[in-house]
Amino acid sequence: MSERQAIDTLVNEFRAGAPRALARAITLCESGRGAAVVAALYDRAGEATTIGITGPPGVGKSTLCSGLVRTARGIGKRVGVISIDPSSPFSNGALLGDRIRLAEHFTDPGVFIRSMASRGHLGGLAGATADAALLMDAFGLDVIIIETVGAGQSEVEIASLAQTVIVALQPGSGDSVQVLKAGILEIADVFVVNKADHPMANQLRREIRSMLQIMEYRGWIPEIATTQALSGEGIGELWAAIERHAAYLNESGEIERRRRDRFLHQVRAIAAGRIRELVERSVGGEAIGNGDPYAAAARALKGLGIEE
Ligand SMILES: Nc1nc2c(ncn2[C@@H]2O[C@H](COP(=O)(O)OP(=O)(O)OP(=O)(O)O)[C@@H](O)[C@H]2O)c(=O)[nH]1
Ligand SMILES: [Mg+2]
Repeated sequence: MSERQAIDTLVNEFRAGAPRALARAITLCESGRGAAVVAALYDRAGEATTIGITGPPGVGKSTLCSGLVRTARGIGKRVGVISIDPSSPFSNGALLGDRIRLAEHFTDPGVFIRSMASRGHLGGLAGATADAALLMDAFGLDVIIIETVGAGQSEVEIASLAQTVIVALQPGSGDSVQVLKAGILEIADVFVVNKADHPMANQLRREIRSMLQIMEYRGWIPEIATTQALSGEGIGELWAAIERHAAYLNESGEIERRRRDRFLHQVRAIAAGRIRELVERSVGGEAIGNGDPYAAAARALKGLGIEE
């Protein structure tokens, strides 16, 4: 079978609703060979609600995710879950935890769960995740939840991928305050104080509230939900906050702005990845002893037709 035929078959199976085809399409994208599949299925996407969950390690993101899946399934939504491990494509520690927490949903045909690594995607992890979300959307899943550990770049990425960003924090851990300081305030649409069974939960709520007061928000002011993800307490409240945020996005027209931002973000990631690849190849032929590094870089760019 030619590559073209293989892709046609895959796209047909995808359109017919085979979960295996969705899984294979995502794998193709992860390895940087997904352009044709995305092109064929792009028109089918655009309906899903995307929710990002971020926060420090161990705060309960996967447990919250599992609770949200349960809630969404309860109202008949089909759900996709993407767990991202930005630390390393080789460390499966966090992903294992994610799988355990989501175990009850693995046999549900209305739930599609996927762990991600960046591997060969031009746009890196963000690019692969964006493709996976797009494909899940095109597959007809109604709600897509993306879980990522709040570490450096990944939370900024999640803000450009998700319509609603949930930042989970836990009481009695210095981590939480660090996260708040690290600029995550700007991306949160809903804060979750998880592990509310902890005696310091109220104090954390107060801390978040006072941080919110010194921010100048226009439009949506982040909500604070309190949960005990393990028992499921507060998940209903969290879901309601997500729905209020979705309603706000629609009524204010901000949803369109977010869509446009997300699109441009994706285009940028793909284009920048391509340039990086070309530069790698062009620089590869440069040898030491052949002038200074600036001259060598100029030659490499000239070879690509980027500089005169
Ligand atoms: N006491 C208590 N423990 C909880 C609660 N929610 C989650 N946990 C526990 O916290 C631990 C971490 O939960 P996870 O859901 O795996 O946390 P995570 O943020 O996904 O972790 P990573 O993906 O490894 O960053 C698990 O042992 C959970 O059972 C809660 O509300 N109360
Ligand atoms: Mg997790």
